[in-house]
Amino acid sequence: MKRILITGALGQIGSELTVELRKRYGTDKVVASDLRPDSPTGIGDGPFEQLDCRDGKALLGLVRKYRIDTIYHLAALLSAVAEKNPQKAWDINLNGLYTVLEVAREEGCAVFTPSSIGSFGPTTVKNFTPQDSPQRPNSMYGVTKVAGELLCDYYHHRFGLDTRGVRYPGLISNQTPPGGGTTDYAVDIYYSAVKEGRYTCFLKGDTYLDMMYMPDALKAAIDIMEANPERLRHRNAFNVTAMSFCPEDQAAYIRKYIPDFEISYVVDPVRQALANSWPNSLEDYAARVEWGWEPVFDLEMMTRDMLQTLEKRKKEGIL
Ligand code: VAH
Repeated sequence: MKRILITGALGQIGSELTVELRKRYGTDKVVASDLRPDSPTGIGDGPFEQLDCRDGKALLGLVRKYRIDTIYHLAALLSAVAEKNPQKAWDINLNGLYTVLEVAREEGCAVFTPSSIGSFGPTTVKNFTPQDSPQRPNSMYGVTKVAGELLCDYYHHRFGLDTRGVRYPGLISNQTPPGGGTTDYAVDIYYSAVKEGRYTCFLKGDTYLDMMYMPDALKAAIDIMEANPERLRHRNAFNVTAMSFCPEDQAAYIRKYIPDFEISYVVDPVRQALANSWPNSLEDYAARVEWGWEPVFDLEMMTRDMLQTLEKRKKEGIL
């Protein structure tokens, strides 16, 4: 039975993955950790530890205290925040990962680390970006993601560490707000539509990016770690996707439920430049062939689920 430690457990992915993993493996088998102290509305019952993933001694102590055999390493700065403080992003995103891999090597833990479509750059094929494509990102976030992919591959080939990962697209969830990414608009738009009936978008209306609803993202993170390792040719950084859309597409689907919804644009040059440097869409055949990846939610299903959930919260006065 797995005994799991999650870093970055209070983040957009971590807060929902903690709950899902606890449902699957048992509450006391999943230790949540984050740089921030746990919040009352955080992740429910179960063990929580405040942890800076760059502190190897503290991390080793937790791995031994809870006899951890699997680490979901999610602690990282996202793209837009990383561009505001690239030195800090390098420190957290890479020194944090290096520390996790070193402890995992010493203690024999498997490690899941997400990469991102942000690991590609402006010279990569834009549409249906192949699994094995050139990666020359021009953002610190992208540099840390490419370096992270290579570091995880190295620890597998050099030390036999069981490292696995996926390249996530933009993620949309209705539980925890996003934390400073370029794709945050795709979450904020639903909240604004329900609260105000309109949204001012920071990306141009025809900016296509790959996206995924959080339930599919959680499925990917769990399924890859359950996959037969013999079949994993790519192992780290599998392309995974569910849909590719632009703000105008999303607005059109929202109007099916909120007919008067209005979208306007005030473009943020930093996040527009990041989005322009990323693919419009990925191909994810390697993940489908090597470990059976298959998304469920498309834009129609996600929009319906997001709006129904947020409308319910609004009625309950908690939005
Ligand atoms: C970001 N949501 O915007 C993240 C993601 C594909 C982008 O990595 O930084």
